[in-house]
Amino acid sequence: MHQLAGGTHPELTTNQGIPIPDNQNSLRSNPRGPTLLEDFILREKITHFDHERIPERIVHGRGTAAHGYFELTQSLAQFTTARILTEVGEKTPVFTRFSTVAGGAGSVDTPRDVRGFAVKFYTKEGNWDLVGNNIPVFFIQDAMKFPDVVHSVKMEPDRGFPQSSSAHDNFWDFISLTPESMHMIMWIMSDRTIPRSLRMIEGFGVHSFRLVNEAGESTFVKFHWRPKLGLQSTVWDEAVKIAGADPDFHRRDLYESIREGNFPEWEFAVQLFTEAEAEKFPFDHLDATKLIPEELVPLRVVGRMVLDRWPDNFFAETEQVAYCPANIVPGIDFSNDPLLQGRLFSYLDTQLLRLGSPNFHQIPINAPKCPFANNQRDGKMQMMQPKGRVNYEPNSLAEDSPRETPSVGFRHARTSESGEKGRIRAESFADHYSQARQFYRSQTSPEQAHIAYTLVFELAKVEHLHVRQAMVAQLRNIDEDLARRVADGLALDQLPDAPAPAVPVQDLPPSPSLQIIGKMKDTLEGRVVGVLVADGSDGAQIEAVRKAALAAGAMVKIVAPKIGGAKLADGTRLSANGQLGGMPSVMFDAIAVVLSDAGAQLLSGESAAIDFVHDAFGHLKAIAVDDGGRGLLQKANIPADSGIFAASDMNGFIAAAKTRQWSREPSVRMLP
Ligand code: HDD
Repeated sequence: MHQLAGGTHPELTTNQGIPIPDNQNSLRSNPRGPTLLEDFILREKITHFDHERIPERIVHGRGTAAHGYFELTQSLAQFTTARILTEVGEKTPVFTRFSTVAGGAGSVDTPRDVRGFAVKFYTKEGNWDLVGNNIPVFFIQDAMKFPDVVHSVKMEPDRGFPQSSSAHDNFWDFISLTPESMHMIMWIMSDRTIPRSLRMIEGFGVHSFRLVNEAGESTFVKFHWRPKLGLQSTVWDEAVKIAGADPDFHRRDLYESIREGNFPEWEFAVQLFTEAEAEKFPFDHLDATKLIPEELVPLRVVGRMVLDRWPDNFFAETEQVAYCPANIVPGIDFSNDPLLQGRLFSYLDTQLLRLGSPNFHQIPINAPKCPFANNQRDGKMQMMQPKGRVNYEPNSLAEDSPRETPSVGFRHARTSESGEKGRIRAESFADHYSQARQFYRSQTSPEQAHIAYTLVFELAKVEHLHVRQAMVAQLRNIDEDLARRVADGLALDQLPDAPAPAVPVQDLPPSPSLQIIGKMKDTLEGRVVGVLVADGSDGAQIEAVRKAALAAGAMVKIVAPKIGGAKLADGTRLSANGQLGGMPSVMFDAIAVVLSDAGAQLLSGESAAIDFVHDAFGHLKAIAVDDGGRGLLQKANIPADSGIFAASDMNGFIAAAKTRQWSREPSVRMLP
């Protein structure tokens, strides 16, 4: 057995501190005899192991998180008393967890799914949790429907599949009967749900919240995160293949970027508006299926978040972190959004089950970093040892017991309510299609094609014809052309009748800020260029690719037929980052293929090499080749196009690598 030599190793002990003499063998009555019940060391070890797992999150089970800080760059003192939003330059520690929604903790990173974007700010005034998603709207308007939408998307209860996929009957059955979900459906059918990297997603607090100032006046606010690296997505076939090649693609990407010192960063922005302004919006901002277009209320960038430290321990931090939208600080308040109101209850409740005790706030990752004190006592896993006889308030016996402080205590926004009590959905929530239409019509043409393509993919997995038809019927209220494309992709004989909308559908002005392509940045920063090499490759050519890519801010990874690397033309050995079979081109944003004639000849007989270039082409990536590389493209039947460059034209290659070659797509995919 290989044991690390040197170092100062503490004694291995039981949890009671008893030194363990032998960690390899249980206690037996004789060398070949039965194990003795008396073996307290074995029993303690196995018992602890048996209890290692806690219930996983019912949604957002799979996630990854990092530490960092939030820095305010512009004060919002006019609107709020919250110190985190008024103290410019102050760095507040944060812990941010990204997640998929439908899959279990052991599922893969790249299904088509919403991404959770939850930030815990450890402010001086207590913890503030902004528990958002990478999509600014939600499926439903009322928390009452949350268990239904989640049940419908999760694996079907009788068969236990599909895992982490919305492409099945239950989901589309529910959705086709829930018109309020149509706007969200446009978003999740778009490439937003197959992001390239967690560092390239936006985040949204979704609901309207309130900022409350010194005078007690409140202003509505929506919170936004905007990635420094711009938005970027994969294409669906790529996401599917990434899932097989690297199920941990997103968490590895986050881990590696932090390890390399390329710290992920987001701008923090707010949309501020008054009640009077909100009354003029052509929708109700309290309805979580609606967004406020940036063209209507511009974003004001007021801060930034940098993630610069990987957790020490996945379970202790990423798994045990407990977010709750009800955790807010003085100066911020809730709105009446009925979805938010339900969430205010749900999260604390779920944490009690998941973490098993009302003392979960004492776990280091959840504990505020400011002092906290009250008379809550006891309970399972109590870690605190309060002194003295007093555990109540008011009291006259303790000089140092915590007291309420009206001057700094949390103050709710001054609001008054009137109206009829009942289970009544406001009429202002009745328009389910206008913003869905606005979203679809605001997209570029490749993005529209992807939405149609995805709907066809998903509905093709639905067994019940009437569900497919019901969904296409809904689409007709969004956009007739979209409905026709999807109906055609499903080979429906005729377009089903559209359900009558409760209120007329509005033609809202297009909002380009809803695009991904429009929000991509002209940069290679944070991206990865893969270089396929083999024995005999030209070292100078490889170096030229590496230099150009590094200068553009990208990482470079070398892929070779053998993990030990390749022996280059000049006899030197170039080490590899990955072996061809295990590091396909889906791992990269652009590729270069640098091969000798002999190398090209060798790899022409290797399907992993053919797939490497074939997939890069099909996934619309820029490709650079030398003569040998061009030979491999020919073997793979890849035609010349404007996204393929001679390795000598590094400027052209780098410029093209910053985006996808959208014009190539109709030649590689039957888009509906
Ligand atoms: Fe939720 C987890 C985001 C609606 C009930 N939610 C959870 C997480 C995120 C969101 C990011 C994972 C937090 C983490 O990383 O630990 N949820 C949202 C957003 C919503 C939303 C943006 C709509 C705007 N959620 C929502 C509703 C309910 C819940 C309406 C219930 C009424 N959500 C939960 C939960 C979870 C959760 C069951 C599962 C695990 C957890 O809370 O800690 O309570």
